[in-house]
Amino acid sequence: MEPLNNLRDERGLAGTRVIQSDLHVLLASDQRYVRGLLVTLASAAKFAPTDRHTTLHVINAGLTAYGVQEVRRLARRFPPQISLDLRSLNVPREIEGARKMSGSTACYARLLMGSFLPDVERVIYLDVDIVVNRPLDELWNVDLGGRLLGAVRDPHFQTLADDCLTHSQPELGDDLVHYFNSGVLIVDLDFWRRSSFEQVVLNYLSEHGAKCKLWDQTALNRLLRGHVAWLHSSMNFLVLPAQNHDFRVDQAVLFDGRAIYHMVGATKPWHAFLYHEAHTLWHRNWILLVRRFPTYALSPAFWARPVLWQFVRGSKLHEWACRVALRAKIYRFIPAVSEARLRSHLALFEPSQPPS
Ligand SMILES: [Mn+2]
Repeated sequence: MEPLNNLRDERGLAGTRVIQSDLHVLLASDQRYVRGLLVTLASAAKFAPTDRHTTLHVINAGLTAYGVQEVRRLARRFPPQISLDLRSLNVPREIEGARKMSGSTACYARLLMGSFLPDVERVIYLDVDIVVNRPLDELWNVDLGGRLLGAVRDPHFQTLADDCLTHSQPELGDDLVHYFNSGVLIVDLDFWRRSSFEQVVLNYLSEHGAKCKLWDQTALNRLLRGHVAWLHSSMNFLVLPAQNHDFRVDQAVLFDGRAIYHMVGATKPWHAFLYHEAHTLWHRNWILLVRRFPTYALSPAFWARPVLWQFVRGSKLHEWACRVALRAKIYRFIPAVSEARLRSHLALFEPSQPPS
């Protein structure tokens, strides 16, 4: 992957300049993500600047009346410099045929940010599976250097070709174009409107929407083709549901816990009966900021896994069990166990590699 490394060296991270204006943050959610929305809103409000006004704009892409009530109840506790702007939006016909994310087109709502916020010049976009844990103005102050938006390189999809499998264009160098995660964006909304980007992306989706593997993120990456300002990974730190390394160690070592955490993958921390790497982090916000009951405490997985991890993982017994299971091909009979999974466990016993 020689050329990719060259590209990586060429493009440094975006710098910052102080932008002393009121902050605008945009989110979009339907009812299925309402718990995520509440935590994202509450944590964003906590880390908003205290000397300026911040408006949290929420696109209601299918919240129930009760969901709306819950969001409004949360917003009543925000300090006076933070306000909520919650409105619905009609889905344009261009995205009706686009690939759905678990039956919904709500993930495309962010693409309408330019017309949803006609008087806003710059906006922070946040997914609703996020915990903000660093001051938001650090993201607000990113110097985009004339680019449409700033985003973080996706550690799981290195290049455009890794995502757009169905309509990759190697002749255009898709295997060299860096790929970003669209869960946290800082957008020059003025530029977005001036260049009619909304229509460009909607046209693209009406034609190719059914083939976009990662929905709106595929479309944004393809249309911008790497012409983005690259942000530091702590601005959108991707947390997978179950990683093989210790998330708590990562948090502490990488950036002293100061990050915007993004819970990617289908399993979310609010799915009470499944273990999630960021369970504790997310629920701390759920209990303290949203002031809700810690439902995870009812889940056996939540208790069993840390105990196993503490006492079994890394032990001789663990290594021996993995080797026996691999040799006897036991994994063929146990649904949750695979050969790849066993091998990933065995990798724990090999000398550790420096992070690349
Ligand atoms: Mn997300």
